[in-house]
Amino acid sequence: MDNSTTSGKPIRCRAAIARKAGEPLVIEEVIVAPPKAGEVRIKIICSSLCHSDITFLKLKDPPACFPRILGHESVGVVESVGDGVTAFVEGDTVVPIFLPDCAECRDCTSNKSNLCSTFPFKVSPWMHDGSSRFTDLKGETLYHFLFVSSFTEYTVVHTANVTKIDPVIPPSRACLLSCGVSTGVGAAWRSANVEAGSTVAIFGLGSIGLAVAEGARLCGATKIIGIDVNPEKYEIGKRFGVTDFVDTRSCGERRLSEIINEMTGGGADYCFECVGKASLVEEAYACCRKGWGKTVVLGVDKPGAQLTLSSFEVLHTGKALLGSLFGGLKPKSDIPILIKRYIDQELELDKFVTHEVSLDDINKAIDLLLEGKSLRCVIWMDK
Ligand code: CXF
Ligand code: ZN
Repeated sequence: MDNSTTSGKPIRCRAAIARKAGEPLVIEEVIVAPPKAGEVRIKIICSSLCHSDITFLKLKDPPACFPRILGHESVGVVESVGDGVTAFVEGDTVVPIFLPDCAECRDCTSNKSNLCSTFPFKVSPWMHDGSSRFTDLKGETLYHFLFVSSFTEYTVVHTANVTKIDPVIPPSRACLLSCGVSTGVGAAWRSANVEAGSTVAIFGLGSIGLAVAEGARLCGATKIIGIDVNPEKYEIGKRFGVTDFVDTRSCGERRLSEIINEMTGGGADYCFECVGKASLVEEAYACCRKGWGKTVVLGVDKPGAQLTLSSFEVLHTGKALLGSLFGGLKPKSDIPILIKRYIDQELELDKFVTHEVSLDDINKAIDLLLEGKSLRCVIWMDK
């Protein structure tokens, strides 16, 4: 890429803008400012649609805000870098990631955390410095999304939110690692540290739950139980390593925990809540084995949702409950490992991509996900 004509100058390009809550995205031209110190400007190759994009499109109240450029699962090439940036150069293939990784703070240098304290993760409409790099052609500010905003031909991202990758991985597979698939695979691999021979119960077989199954399969789990309200999910699940299934609508009077305890001889070693419902976290906790069971929360519930657990049960069962943002992965060090495992044909990514569209058809991608017809739809910027 030759950036001699664009570097340091604003770029005019096409983007999909969320103008009003719940309404289709609108393709418009926008102005993307040059990167400030510590930032890079990225030419997006493709994005995939994650359910969180739709959640924030539909939200009417804060943290919703409009007009906004959504999108946060993507891959692109560095077009130019801001002052002081040495870790990236023009032409690098990169994956922007919503979870910051400064690689230097106490948390980023610890192997016990993936929550950066230099750039704490929050759901903010701005870059880390509280400003935007986007305006529309009328000069109105456009808000950012999860520090990424990838439904645009060019975006600006702080280097803490960018991971350099080996360009040998196809873009339509690389973008998956930017959020959902990494979150699921990482939850099994990093957050839970599933061992070979384990039993695993996955609550909700959407893309995230299926990615947990893929991660659990990679870790050598021998029993992977999928739990879903839709019985058709068993067939899909089998392709991702699910070995057993519970259709929650056919449980009758029996509690789910009774059924899972019976299937696993005393509770699953690892339970994963992938729906975002507090009551299901409680159920998952009840399904994991006393002494060593771990319940991992990946689902995003409504703001303010509370959990109710018996203090007696927590004390007497010794089970663990943990939250898992980005699957507990450290973006800068763990994403290259997942890419290597894809190249080595261990990690299967292809089966997640069910549809591909051009930017002009981005609203089709939204409809497909809402109708439950897609897992991941890749949106190409240039096709
Ligand atoms: C989520 C994680 C929790 C906050 C909202 C976004 N990540 C990506 O989909
Ligand atoms: Zn996401």
